[in-house]
Amino acid sequence: MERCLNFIDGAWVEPQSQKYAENINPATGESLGVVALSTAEDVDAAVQAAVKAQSTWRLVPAPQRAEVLYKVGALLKAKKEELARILTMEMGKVIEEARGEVQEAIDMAFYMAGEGRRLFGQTTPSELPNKMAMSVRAPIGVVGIITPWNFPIAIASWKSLPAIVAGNTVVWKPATETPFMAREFVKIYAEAGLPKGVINLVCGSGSVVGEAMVAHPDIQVISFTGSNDVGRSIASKAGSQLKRVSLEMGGKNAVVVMDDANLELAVDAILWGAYGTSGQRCTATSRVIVHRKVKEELEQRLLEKIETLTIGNGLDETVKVGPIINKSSLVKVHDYVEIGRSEGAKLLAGGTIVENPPLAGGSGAGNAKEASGHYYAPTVFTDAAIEMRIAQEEIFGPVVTIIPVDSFEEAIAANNSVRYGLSSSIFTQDVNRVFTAMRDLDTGIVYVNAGTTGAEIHLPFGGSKGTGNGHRDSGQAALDVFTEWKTVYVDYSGTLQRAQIDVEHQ
Ligand code: UN1
Repeated sequence: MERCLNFIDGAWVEPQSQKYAENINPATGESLGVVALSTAEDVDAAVQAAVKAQSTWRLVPAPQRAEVLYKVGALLKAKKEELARILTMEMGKVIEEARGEVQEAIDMAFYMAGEGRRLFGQTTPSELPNKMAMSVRAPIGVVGIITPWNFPIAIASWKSLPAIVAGNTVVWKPATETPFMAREFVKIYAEAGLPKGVINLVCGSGSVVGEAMVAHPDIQVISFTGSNDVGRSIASKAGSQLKRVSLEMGGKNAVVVMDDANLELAVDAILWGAYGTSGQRCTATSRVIVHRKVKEELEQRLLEKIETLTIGNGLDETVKVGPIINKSSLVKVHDYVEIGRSEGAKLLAGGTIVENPPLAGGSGAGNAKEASGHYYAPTVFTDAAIEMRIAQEEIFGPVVTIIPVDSFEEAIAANNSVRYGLSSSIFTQDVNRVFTAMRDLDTGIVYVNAGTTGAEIHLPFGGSKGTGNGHRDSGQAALDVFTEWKTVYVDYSGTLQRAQIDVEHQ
């Protein structure tokens, strides 16, 4: 029986509760093994180890800390295929996307390793003679990271790598749906030579382990990706302790298609953004805001392309749409389809749970056991109004809602009408509209003539409004989450120089 235990102070240990949950393959319904269900005592043990390790890790020169990250990158690269297969079995995304996700972690490892020789601050002249001034990034202490199942290694890499290169230590709670990816990542950190206690893994539920992390006085930062409700609760609880919190809480992302758009390109982008990862991305295309002049042609082309999508076990290279993570998510997706129907939107395609996915050609998939996986047909609603729930709420499944508009201005307003602000996209050939959209689309990420997914790791990832709280994952911006600015003045005048006062007498 495969088990994912906790990793505390450099050792794999059982949870003090001795309790475990099943880790289910969403493509087959089969158990892959079990994951520890830890308690607050396990969190405390991990935090103690992290506090102890931080007292020495912070003193290791950053370029030397980065050497470990280069090894992490090399190991991730060497194990890319093995990791991708585990990812597909545990999370369900198709193998091609799983490889892409592991690549995202590889890229992040090398990028953050480079930060070991940067971690730039500023030097600037002092207003007084024989004095210098600078700002440096200092580690904060122990960082708590709470990661989701939909990108179990990429998002963990966005958070853990910058935290570690900056001299912090980490307590990590992965999603209970994807513990084996967490285990593999931690094994790689250990194999790369990360000292014990620098990364600690505590598996279990958000309501027990996550809560204990948020409440723990020796965790100084919480970095969380997940639902808006949980994020709000973390922010309010952590706020009373003045604990820094970085939140990424989903989206309701739209592709805007104007009447002059390259429709073939727009349709390909919608297909990939809406049905890739079965719509289970924060950045998934959940709405299409289309100019009425091209609506019918766009719908026609989209329906034709949907016909070509194969649903099934993501280990099969020919499958394009894998399973939904679990039964309750499947039910939630289907409930939204019922809501869409009752709100009066027109169902153009899908809207059904797929009990027996058609057998895809090739190897591996399509065995009888697939019937117990959780699959949903790629779904399209059209003629939706912006106030409908299917046009406002995050569904996290392969459902796209088409909203017709009559003008560019109406399209921008429709995009901005939701509580979320992660990603948006516009297809047009008009340079004036492009720049206006870049300014007026109110999301943290804007794509021009590209779909809503596909963020690159060296740029900030996150969003406005209900998506976030002003922080960003990945890119240079990630360092702001995991470092404290320290401003240093060095006076070598040998006299007491008073800033703002003596300056007038120079
Ligand atoms: C997520 O869905 O939470 O931009 C992350 C993208 C990926 C990351 C998605 N690089 O779609």
